[in-house]
Amino acid sequence: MKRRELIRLCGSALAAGAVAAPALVQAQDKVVWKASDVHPLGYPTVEAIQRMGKKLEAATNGRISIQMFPSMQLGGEKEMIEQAQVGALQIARISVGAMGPVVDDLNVFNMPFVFRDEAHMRKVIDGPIGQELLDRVSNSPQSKLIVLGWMDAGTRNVYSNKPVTKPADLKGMKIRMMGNPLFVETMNAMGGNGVAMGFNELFSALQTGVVDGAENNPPTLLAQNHYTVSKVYSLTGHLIIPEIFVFSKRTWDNLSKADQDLLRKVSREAQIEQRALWDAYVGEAETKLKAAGIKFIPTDKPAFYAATQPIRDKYGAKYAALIKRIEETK
Ligand code: GTR
Repeated sequence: MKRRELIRLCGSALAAGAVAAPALVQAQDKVVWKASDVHPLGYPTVEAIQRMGKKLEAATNGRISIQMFPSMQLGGEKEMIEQAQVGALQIARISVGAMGPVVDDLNVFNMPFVFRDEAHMRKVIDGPIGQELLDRVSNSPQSKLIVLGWMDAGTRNVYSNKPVTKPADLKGMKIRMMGNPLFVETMNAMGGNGVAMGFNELFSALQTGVVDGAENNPPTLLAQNHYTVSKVYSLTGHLIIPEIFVFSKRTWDNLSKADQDLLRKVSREAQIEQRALWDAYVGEAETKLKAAGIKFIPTDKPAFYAATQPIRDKYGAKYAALIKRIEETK
């Protein structure tokens, strides 16, 4: 009996070996991970991911590489998130603004004036709060995404064809906001009419006057050519929203531990690299925008801060403990 059991066990071990062998061979096959970004080639986020691809290629002797689909070739951020969730796309670089509706915890960073300035935002994402939020996204069953790291996206200001220096200036103006109720309400509180719209529809909406303006950081205003339509950049500074780059959990679960570790390592490097690329590009973007005649207008920021207090009260209540920790981060 014992002998027979042993023979049976050996038999199944052999069978398992026979199945494992082709899988091993398969693991050595070349894979090309698709990556996507709404921004064009040369933009800091795109560049950082492409450099990461080169590193992966070098470290695996060409076994793993990244193919970048920039400039919304695969749709807007909502579409990118969905594609990554089903494994049709491996790497998506998306704004936390677009991720708020997927993982609610992230909305704490989507509140107006939640950060004092960009340096404060960086302190927060680089510290324990940043790590906790990344873990929450990766561990949330509905996200189906593994977050690889943070990226910088500066400060968002309103742009249109007239100066907006105080809330009353926004009266009657339709301003495009990212598709998240929190942003629409923020714009309404700031005095305008928030219009939720995909990023991929924005350029023509600005051109045809479907909206009177939008809000974003200087690199986006330049790289997306919005400055060719909207000439006045009013420094409202109402949102400082970081971005994340995520990996499809479906693909991740099939990676070897060694490949997961390698991806983690190059991702950390990409995060650091993007920040340096970002700082350089912000300066370049501002110079180019000013040279193109775009007017940078100072605003009454305390008035916008006060006007958006109801939004912080409404949305911030459930994150009160976290907001306190953010405020205490010096
Ligand atoms: C940009 C960001 C994009 C996108 C865009 C938007 O700053 O880099 O990922 O979120 O804003 O307003 O939709």
